[in-house]
Amino acid sequence: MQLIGWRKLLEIIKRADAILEVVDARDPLSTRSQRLESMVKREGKQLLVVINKADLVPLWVSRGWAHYFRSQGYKTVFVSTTHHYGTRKLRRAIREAVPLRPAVLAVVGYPKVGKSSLINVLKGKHSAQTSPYPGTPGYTKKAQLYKIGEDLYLIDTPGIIPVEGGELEGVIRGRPIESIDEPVNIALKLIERIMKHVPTAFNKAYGITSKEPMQILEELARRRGWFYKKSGEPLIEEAARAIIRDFHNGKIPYYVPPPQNYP
Ligand SMILES: Nc1nc2c(ncn2[C@@H]2O[C@H](COP(=O)(O)OP(=O)(O)OP(=O)(O)O)[C@@H](O)[C@H]2O)c(=O)[nH]1
Ligand SMILES: [Mg+2]
Repeated sequence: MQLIGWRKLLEIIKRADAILEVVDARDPLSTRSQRLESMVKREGKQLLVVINKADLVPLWVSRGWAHYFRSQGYKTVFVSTTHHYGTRKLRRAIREAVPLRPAVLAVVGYPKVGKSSLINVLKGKHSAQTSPYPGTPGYTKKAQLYKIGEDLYLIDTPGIIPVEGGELEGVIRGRPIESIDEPVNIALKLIERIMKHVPTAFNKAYGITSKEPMQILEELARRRGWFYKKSGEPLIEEAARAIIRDFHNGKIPYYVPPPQNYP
């Protein structure tokens, strides 16, 4: 697995005329990098925030977050690269961000936010490779240049590390699901976080009505027929990995509502 470090990232920022920071609409604050944002500012480059995966949240959530980022002075658009939603708005925002040509834009962000998918949409053809499923971070191995229009180029980059959005975000984004050491602990925290914002999430995803994280894991294992051979106990590690995977691929409904009051 390969992710990008800060030194390399700075090199890319210096090389680019403007930066597209891709964040996940379900939780933009945990998937934005303020360190990256101040780096871009220091270099005197334009930053365009792209809130991706808007198909996974209600419209008011995407709108609210876009408003929030704009209030912080960032040009912001929300899109869904898989549903081809918002592409025209994005193209317009890019044209405004880099009026002079030739221009190079760098697409940056944490692992799995959809950087490569965004490039594919802009390119119109399947050109930047994307992960086969959302749980494999570091799919893009190195920075690559793509032509997306007349004298307009995009640099696709691997996901940034470390992930700033807390330990949980760091583990679920920074490692392949199979190599997470304590999947149960991580899944329990993830379930708690999801339930806090969407109490019906596990009912909607699996028809499980329990509200207690450990019971949710046990119930899922039972329903899938995952048991320890010796003891016959539910194999909660397997259920934990399934939940992390379904969180990534959007099967479990989840979003953090945008703040109501801010300057
Ligand atoms: N639902 C939904 N899924 C998306 C969207 N965009 C990307 N994905 C999925 O998210 C996963 C990650 O997409 P990538 O484009 O590979 O993400 P990346 O940021 O390039 O990932 P790395 O190169 O590993 O850092 C893929 O499985 C995509 O199908 C979107 O708008 N909606
Ligand atoms: Mg990629």
